[in-house]
Amino acid sequence: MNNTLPPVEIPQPAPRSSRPEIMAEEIIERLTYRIGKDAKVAKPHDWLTAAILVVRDRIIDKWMESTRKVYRTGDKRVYYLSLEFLIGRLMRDAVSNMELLSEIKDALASLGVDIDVIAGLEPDAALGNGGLGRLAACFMESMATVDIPAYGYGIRYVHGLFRQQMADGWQVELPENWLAHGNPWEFERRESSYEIGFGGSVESVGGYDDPPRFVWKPAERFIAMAYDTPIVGWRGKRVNTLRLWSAQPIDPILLDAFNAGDHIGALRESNKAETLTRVLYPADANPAGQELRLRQEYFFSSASLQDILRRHLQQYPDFTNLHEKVSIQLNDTHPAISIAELIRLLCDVHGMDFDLAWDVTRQTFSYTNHTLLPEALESWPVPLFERLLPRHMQIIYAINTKILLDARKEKKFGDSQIRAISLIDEGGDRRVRMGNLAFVGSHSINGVSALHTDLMKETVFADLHSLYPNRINNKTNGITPRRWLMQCNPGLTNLLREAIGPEFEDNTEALRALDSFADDSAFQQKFAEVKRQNKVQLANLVAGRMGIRIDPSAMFDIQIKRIHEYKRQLLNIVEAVALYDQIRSHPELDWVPRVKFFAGKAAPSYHNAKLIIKLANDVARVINNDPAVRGLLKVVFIPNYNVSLAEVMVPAADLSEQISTAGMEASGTGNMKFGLNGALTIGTLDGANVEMRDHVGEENIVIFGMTADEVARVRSEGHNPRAIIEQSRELAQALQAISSGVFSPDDRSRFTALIDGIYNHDWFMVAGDFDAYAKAQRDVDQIWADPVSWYGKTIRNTARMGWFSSDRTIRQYASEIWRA
Ligand code: B1H
Repeated sequence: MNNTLPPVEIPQPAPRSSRPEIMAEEIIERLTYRIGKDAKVAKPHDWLTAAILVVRDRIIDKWMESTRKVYRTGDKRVYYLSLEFLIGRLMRDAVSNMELLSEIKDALASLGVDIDVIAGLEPDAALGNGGLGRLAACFMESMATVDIPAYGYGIRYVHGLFRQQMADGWQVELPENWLAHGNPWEFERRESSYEIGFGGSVESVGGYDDPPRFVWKPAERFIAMAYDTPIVGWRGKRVNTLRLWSAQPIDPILLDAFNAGDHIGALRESNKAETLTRVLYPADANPAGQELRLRQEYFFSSASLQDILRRHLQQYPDFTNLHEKVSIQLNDTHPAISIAELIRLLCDVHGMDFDLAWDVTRQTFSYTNHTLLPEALESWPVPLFERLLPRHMQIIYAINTKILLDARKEKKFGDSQIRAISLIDEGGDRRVRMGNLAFVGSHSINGVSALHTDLMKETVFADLHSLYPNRINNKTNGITPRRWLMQCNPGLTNLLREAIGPEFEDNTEALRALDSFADDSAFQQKFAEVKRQNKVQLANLVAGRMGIRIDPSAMFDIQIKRIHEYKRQLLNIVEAVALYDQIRSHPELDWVPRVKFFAGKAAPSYHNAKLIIKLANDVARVINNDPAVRGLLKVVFIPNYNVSLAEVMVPAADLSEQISTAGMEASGTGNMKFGLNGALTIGTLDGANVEMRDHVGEENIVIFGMTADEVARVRSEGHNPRAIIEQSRELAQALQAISSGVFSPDDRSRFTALIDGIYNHDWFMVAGDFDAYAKAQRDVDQIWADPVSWYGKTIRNTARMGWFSSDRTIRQYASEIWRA
């Protein structure tokens, strides 16, 4: 094989038409010759695949053009390494960004097919847990939109995040199977395959005069094979590649074993390879810590780096300029082993000297931290690391020596600071600290909101920050306005276009022009009507899936996100119970009708999170069946939260719950989606909520509760939740009711331990913040009671959230970190 171009002129395919009649013909053509179905018997799923194939052709033209362009210009390439990409459905996104929505809709309609029906059949690509994975997906779309030559690298999990089912109110996990009907978006790239090793030993060769060279002889080897998915930017400006790796055996069948009659044993290698990329770890914000996870991390890191280096060598003679042509962004520490792997490849495979390789590496990598929770900081036991990656262990020791020498040179560091800086945690069993490795191996370390970045400097990375004071910087998260406004909320998008013109479609900050409509009563009515339509759609979904009827004129109060104690779904439920008591005690008062919606998944091993789901369902059953609060309060937990469900819930929200314990939510991105779609936020001064308040104005957001500083002070000086509970009758009654089994008559002590946690330590400040939260909720009721005031505030939210576009975030990464 050689990859020089043949001397003949190869004709380029003619550009594809976007006329509906032509596309309709093509859909029939794909249905017949690619899927092998007669239109008369084609199933909705066949129509979906045929339609995707027709759109895909139009994308491919732009895709090839984008790839050619970067070879021509020699521009820097950006690589986004992430163990998670929470994409959701691609059809509407691709069609809308290609500006083919009405054309493909008409083409399908002429064939008697409703685009909304078939689009709803596409499975979500749920290759992520929550915010971190969804951020990676938003970034991929924004990098294409702002015309950055970028590649996403990850794993092609056969099973994405589990499907959540409810059994008597308890979460049950079922396997997810997004590839069951095939995946028309992906292209298998057999030619892009690399060998990945594990285990074995390291030999050093070379002698007295030459520096030694190290040769790793892995005991196990697999093949990483690439699958590419095109990612279309807004208006089809650029199409980038998401490259996901799948593990393959080197010898699919062990012939010796097969011939000896051991037909099962002959498949051993095959099964081992399949296991490697079979399933996404369902742990959000608390890493799994099993060997298979470390194997996944190394497998995709090594494949990605080998691919990056191969591409570099196609254009340049060596790697001395790697950092000028390549930026690699590490999405949290999950791909941090890449730092040691790049040094290994540069030194052991390509013969570069260690000091130069270390410089090139550090200038190439940058690292994003997404959480400060101590239990979420990845570390691996040294013995496991040494057994699986012996050469990388040596390299990490060599880096550590350099770093600790740097630190010792500065006289200011005492032994405890030196211990904190070390890549090896020596307290207890020895562990490799992936956060420290990612930090020292990167020229930029960023947090994801202003508050989180400040806390990074003061807490987990205080000593590393003091050693390398210019590396930590902030890049506040963002969301793509294409998926999270234009696609999920066409009603609002049309209204906005009508009011302020189309400029916001290319620059969300132009939404500011809407400010002048905020108090205009005719506009308020139209805005309210759009919201109502979106609420009707959500009500229909709930009626269809759960058989629960809800009134779209009630306030829709929504908390959707992973279930975690620090996110405090429990605070919300306790407040709902207190409100339920209040309504029953004072039925004569003017209560604002509310529906409290919850949705979210719990990590399968997270006991309290699963208990909180059960509590939400137990409370819902009692409240929804009590005629005393009928029409005034309902609680609904919608099962199986995913990107597609969010696309229905976000546009339908009146009130957005962003109530984490201050200092614990790094940023949040759901908060931004709700604000952009015209919901009022009730929230703590945590993560990006702080910056949302600055942008929308403090009169347009309801902030309550302790600040991060106050939480830290109370935790260190001693918190007395029992005293707080005794002083709050409402809280005491609600906790008592839950704890004593009012909502769980079949098992009265079901929630006792959960509630005891609030009495005994209240780590998450549920008691600490309860009164402030309950008061804030009554403030929300008052605003709701005055629609002019309510819509004035919510319209201003839409008007002022433009800065939270991930296009802005990506431009900041590009100019301040990647210099691309
Ligand atoms: C976030 C995670 C996370 N932070 C470990 N950390 C995981 C940690 O599988 N694991 O081992 C998976 C995920 N996810 C979230 O990132 C933050 O909690 C959000 O506040 C933030 O908005 C989001 C994106 O930055």
